[in-house]
Amino acid sequence: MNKKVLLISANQLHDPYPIYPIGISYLTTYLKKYLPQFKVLTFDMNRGTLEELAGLLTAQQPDYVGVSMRNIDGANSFDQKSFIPGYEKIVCVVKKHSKAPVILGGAGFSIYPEILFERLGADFAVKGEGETALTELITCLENQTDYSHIEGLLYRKAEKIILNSRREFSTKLTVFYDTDLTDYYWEHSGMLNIQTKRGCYHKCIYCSYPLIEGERVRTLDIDEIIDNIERLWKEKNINYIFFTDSLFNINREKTMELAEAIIRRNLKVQWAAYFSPSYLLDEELALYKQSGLMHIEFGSESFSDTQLENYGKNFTFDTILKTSELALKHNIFYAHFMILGGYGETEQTLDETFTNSKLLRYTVIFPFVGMRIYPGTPLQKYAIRDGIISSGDDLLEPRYYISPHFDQTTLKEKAKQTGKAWIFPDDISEVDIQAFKLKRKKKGLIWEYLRKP
Ligand code: B12
Repeated sequence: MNKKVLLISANQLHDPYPIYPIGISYLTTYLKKYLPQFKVLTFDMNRGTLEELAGLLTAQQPDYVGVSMRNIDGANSFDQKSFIPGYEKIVCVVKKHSKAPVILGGAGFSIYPEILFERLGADFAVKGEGETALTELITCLENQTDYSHIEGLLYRKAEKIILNSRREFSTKLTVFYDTDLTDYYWEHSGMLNIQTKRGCYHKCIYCSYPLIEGERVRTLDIDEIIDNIERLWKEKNINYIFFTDSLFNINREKTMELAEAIIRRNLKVQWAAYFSPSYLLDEELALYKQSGLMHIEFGSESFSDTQLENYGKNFTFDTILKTSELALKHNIFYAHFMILGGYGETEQTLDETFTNSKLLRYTVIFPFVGMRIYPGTPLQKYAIRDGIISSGDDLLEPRYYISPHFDQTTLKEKAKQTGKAWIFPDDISEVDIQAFKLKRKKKGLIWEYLRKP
């Protein structure tokens, strides 16, 4: 009889839309290739209840159970609910209905590896990318050999939690989508997702991405990515893709190669990604447009040069403006994601941001208010120095750096006065988005309907 691994996607957040658990698909694909004697089962908490999970565990009795934790909270100061109690319930059900070792992982988990390992009483865990570490761990446990060399692994040794550092990363990865899940997510979010790169070397003071994925940028195999998109398109008619890279345009050469490959393969798909407004060229955008780029989500964060510098960004408002105009010229929809009231914000810098926003044409602006403080970032040090958090705070409960030098109560009014489409986190709900999509039978992102000239 086949041995079994069960991978659980613990994410239940539907805001701004439900996200296909792509991390689980990468792991499943890798496990199936390198441990073919194992049957890999998945359970998605977006689609099933704790009772159903308990039933599956009892019926299948998996030999190993992995739990994927994407989000710790909504990273939104307007709604500071922590998802950890929900994850505790999931792990509790796993332990009650199975004797399998519990292995944790995921983007959110990787920001708090030791703390969550301890709190959830895991047997093992992996910080960062999981393909090789999980496969090696299962192999070692099966063969009863030493696992202490596995990079990125967390385990217990003499009552201490050990976290192994990492030097090697995977690049030749493929992903096979779970056909059951693709149907659900195509219907409910109108897109599928795939990764083309991992890692980020930027030094934005608040960001956890380099801590999760590492600073070294690794580009994944372009042919494999294109094959995947083609399979989705030909087999399922899925024609809208979100590239989930931390920063899609961090490596121009490889990104242009990817776009050229989409065009060469004649894939009629539309796509979106998270871009930095810096280093985008005219001919580059023309190529992306030709390959199907529909929506750019710019991580602009502020329209004040003082604030951009305070946040550790490597561009100025002038670049944001020029790049926005370029996107407009190529008929690509673009939105700006912002952090208002973060480290260093004052009334003056805010006024600068609102005044500059008037120069941006045909766009929509999505501000978060305050910066979620993550451990290991420069922001954590500033927040301790400025008396916003104590040095002993593990930051698992959401904490925000909200500058004391501006008036939060006038933010929305000031935004409104610009006449631009400023959409705050509580202005629009997931229900509104779903209703809108259904009405228009629209796939993909839909914020272009909110733009103002
Ligand atoms: C792309 C992205 C988005 C896109 C997703 C678009 C799409 N259609 O897919 C958008 C912009 C929509 C988005 C939205 C949100 N996001 Co987001 N997002 C990301 C990002 C950049 C990449 C996630 C991803 O897909 N990675 C690619 C896959 C392949 O990697 P993976 O899932 O991490 O899986 C790998 C490993 O983690 C590991 N692994 C995963 N599971 C398991 C399990 C086991 C057992 C093991 C061993 C290993 C393992 O192995 C996998 C393969 O290598 C991450 C940051 C980052 N760099 O990770 C933030 C991130 C996950 N998001 C975050 C947040 C907060 C959100 C939002 C709540 C923000 C908001 N208020 O809108 C929403 C929530 C959406 C939802 N419904 O869940 C946070 C979570 C931290 C936190 N505070 O909780 C992150 C970490 C960014 C951050 N701020 O630090 N997001």
